[in-house]
Amino acid sequence: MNIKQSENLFERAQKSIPGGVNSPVRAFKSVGGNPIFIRKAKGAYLYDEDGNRYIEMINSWGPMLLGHAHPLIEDAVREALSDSLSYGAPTRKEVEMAELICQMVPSVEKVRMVNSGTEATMAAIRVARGYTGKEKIIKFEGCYHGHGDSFLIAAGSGVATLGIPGTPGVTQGTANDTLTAPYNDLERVESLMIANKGNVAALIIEPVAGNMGLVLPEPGFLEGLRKLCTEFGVVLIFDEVMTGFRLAKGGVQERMGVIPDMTTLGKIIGGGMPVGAYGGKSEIMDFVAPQGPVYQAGTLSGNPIAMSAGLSILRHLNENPSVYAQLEHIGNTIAAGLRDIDHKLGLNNSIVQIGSMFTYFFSPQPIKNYEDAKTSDTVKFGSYFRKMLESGIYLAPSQFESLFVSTALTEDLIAQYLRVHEDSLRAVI
Ligand code: HOZ
Repeated sequence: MNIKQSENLFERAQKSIPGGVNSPVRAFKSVGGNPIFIRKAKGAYLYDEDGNRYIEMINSWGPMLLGHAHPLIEDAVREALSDSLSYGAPTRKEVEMAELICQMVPSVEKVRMVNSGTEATMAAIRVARGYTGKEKIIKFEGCYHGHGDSFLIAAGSGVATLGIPGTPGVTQGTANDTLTAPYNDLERVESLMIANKGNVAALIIEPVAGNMGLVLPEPGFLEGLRKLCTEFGVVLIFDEVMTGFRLAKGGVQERMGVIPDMTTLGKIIGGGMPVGAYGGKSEIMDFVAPQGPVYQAGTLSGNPIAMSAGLSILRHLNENPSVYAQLEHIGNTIAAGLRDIDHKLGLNNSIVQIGSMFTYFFSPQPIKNYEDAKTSDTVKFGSYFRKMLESGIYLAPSQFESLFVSTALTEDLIAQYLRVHEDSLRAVI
């Protein structure tokens, strides 16, 4: 495979961008080789600078639910462009966006738009602290909530991939205010709440975790957290940046019937544009300035182009429940195919899937938390990743990420993906 242009661009990039990439998860550090530079994408395909074509299994880490360059979203953006790019003043579209989110996401009575998932989680924690007058938060090992200081303790995603133990620049005070528990460990959460009674403002969780590879909540876990948070007066925050509008139109909270106090959103909500949001009960959200005393702001928040892109996809999802049936079918077909191949090859690796998200772990261990995920053979994953890439399949360059598929993935492309997966596995086992 010719990747000369990508190699040249990476060499140049390293001279002017730290590590040559604008987000660490894009680097190929844990899988070997250098990142591929993308020139364009359409539907289920990515095209790199050398003209190679790949079947897309990440979809920009989640947002491209309907595939790339979807006409619905492109038309909405094109139409909005001629009205100027930004006003820094209220618009009709922001109202329509807020109304639609409140309608679609069960826990959200009021919502504030921001520019990324990271902004959403940082603001949500601040509001929870302002609302409760308490300082500590609880998060789970291997969960990732963006790069806010409080969340980089025991974090997943790029932090896990690069094996960064603790990030310099995060103060000891911040670290002391972040308590951690293993995912799916209700007892540990309860003991943290007892030991820190009266001091915990919020518990934040990916209700389906996608940043240590995909990890599902065990039956009763989310319900147990809901109960504990109510009992101890702790704000329960579901970080649905990855899962919101993907696993159901109302996210995991709709799908699993557990309603948090606050929710953070991102990715799909912008249809590919940089958008995030945080929302929840009015009683809590009314603490946000200018209604309340907790300050949070943004020049480009609710940007009209981003709102147009986001509104076009959310309206489509709200009006077309068949999209979710299609995504379930795609995800289930892939998981069944992966299991058949394991069976054929005498393997028993963990295959975790829900709807359109999945991870093939190079470990036979049932994966319930980050410690389990770490039993994966990451060296084998690296060799497998490179084989897949050479054969035209674009995966997340890390074992500790979920894959995200789009409605553009046809039966033929699924079959092609599974064939290449089998060949690549045979080559590395
Ligand atoms: N939240 C994305 C998946 N872990 C990663 C996006 C990024 O850090 O660039």
